[in-house]
Amino acid sequence: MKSDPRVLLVFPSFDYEEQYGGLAKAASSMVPVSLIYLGTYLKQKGVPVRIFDGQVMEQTEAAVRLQIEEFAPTMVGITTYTPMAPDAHKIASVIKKIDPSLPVVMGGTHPSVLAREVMADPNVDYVVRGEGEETVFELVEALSTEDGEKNLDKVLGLTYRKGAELVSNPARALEVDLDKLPIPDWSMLPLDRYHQLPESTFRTPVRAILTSRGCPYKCVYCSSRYTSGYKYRYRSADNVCDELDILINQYGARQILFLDDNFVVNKKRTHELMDEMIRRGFHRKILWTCAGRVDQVDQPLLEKMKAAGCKLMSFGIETGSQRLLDLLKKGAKVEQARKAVELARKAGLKTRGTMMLGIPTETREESLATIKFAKDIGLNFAKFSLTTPYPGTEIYNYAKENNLIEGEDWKRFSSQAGYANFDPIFVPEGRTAEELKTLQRRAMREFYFRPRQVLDMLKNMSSVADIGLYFTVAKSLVFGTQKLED
Ligand code: B12
Repeated sequence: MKSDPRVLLVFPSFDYEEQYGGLAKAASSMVPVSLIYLGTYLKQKGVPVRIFDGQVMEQTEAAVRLQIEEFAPTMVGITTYTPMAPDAHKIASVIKKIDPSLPVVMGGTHPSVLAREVMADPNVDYVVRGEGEETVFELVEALSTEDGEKNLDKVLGLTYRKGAELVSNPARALEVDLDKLPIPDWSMLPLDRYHQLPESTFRTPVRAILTSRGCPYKCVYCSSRYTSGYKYRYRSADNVCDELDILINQYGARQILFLDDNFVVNKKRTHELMDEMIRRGFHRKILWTCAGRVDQVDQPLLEKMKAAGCKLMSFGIETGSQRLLDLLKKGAKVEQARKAVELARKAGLKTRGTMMLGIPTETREESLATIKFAKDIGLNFAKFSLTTPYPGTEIYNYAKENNLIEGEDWKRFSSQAGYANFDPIFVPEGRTAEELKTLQRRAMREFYFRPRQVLDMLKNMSSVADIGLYFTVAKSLVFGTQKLED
């Protein structure tokens, strides 16, 4: 044995002001699910782990140094999405400055797609592509055993340097049986420091859970297949309820966020899960929210969800134009969105729609029609994102081929550029960055500043602080970070 392994897992700090401008105060900081899964898995294998989350902990150079001195890790793992990539590389450089011999490994969506580019940074020694639990453990094992580095070629899903050469081992198969993974050890995180969007907070404390991985659809804007794959895999109802029990009874949850990409892919499993939640009496203790597709819900399912404590369902509606929905390869109909929202309302659920503006070839008239559609179908809440071409997606390839992306300034790959102090990275032909920015703010303003929406938001407020936050957000919705031009 070279040394006993110890792993420090880092979620890079994120410049909320830069990314979300006036909305920064209301932006959510979410428990880093990837790190909690990796950390729990390693701990179960006997490896001490600490999580250092820059979303909720100060991440200055001095703070990083303190973590390294105190915890003495033998390896540091950093997770990153695309807009956080510059922050992730910055952390890697700080770590190498403190201790050049400390191996740095990166994982998450961005490195999974762009392993080669991420490894061009000499401060990154390894990239773990795709699901990371087993891969990172095998890497830790190899690095802590005498001569273990010789075994790196056997670690599936790993990209590493062999002399001057960059080697990408074959991909690792996805874990089929999610019940085999240990239930996340939430004690590794300062849970009370996280906060969710005010619009999806109905009761506190709010805790989060992931019950499935993978999505069988091929939407051209989504890159989750690079980490979670196309196959929908889900935990058994018992396994999920065992974790809910812990979240409720040990961590005081009064509201749960189901973080799954799509909670309702498999109707049978959703019914089974609802039945078990009701059987265990959770519907009397918690409210919860989830997200899913408009073509996968029906009245009996939505009613069962309501009975099991569901408060709000978020639907990926994207646009009010069938032409654009088809272009996105969403595989759903505009009318199904209208119907799903109506059914959910009948079942007593609140609804939220996630909408996209600035889809390739979208005209200004179509953008305005999407805003109108979101208002007309009776959604309680809506989020309007600017279409962002994440690496690995069809939209990214299209935007590159048509010279519609200005360089690769990763921090600008944000769907909230309308509020950020930078321009959107992607501007469809015939549109301008400024037009998209004002459009995003106009969408939010038009949607939320209707009497019904204001009342809805105020009804959810549980404290004077919430109402203060509401007005701060409202001000930002009107003005963004810049002067209002439209
Ligand atoms: C829940 C979620 C969120 C949550 C929580 C984010 C968080 N703090 O964890 C919220 C709503 C806050 C969110 C925000 C954003 N999200 Co998001 N989100 C997701 C979602 C639906 C699930 C992520 C998840 O928890 N998965 C479960 C865990 C277990 O899987 P995982 O994260 O992939 O981690 C595994 C592997 O990647 C790997 N791994 C990950 N990190 C590391 C690190 C190391 C060291 C190693 C070894 C391995 C490793 O091992 C893990 C365990 O198997 C995914 C879609 C998806 N299915 O991945 C999108 C997704 C990750 N989000 C995405 C995006 C773009 C964003 C935003 C940037 C949107 C924006 N504002 O513009 C923001 C980021 C802001 C921020 N500060 O985090 C994109 C990422 C695309 C990209 N190329 O970066 C995804 C893939 C969806 C998509 N549209 O394609 N998101």
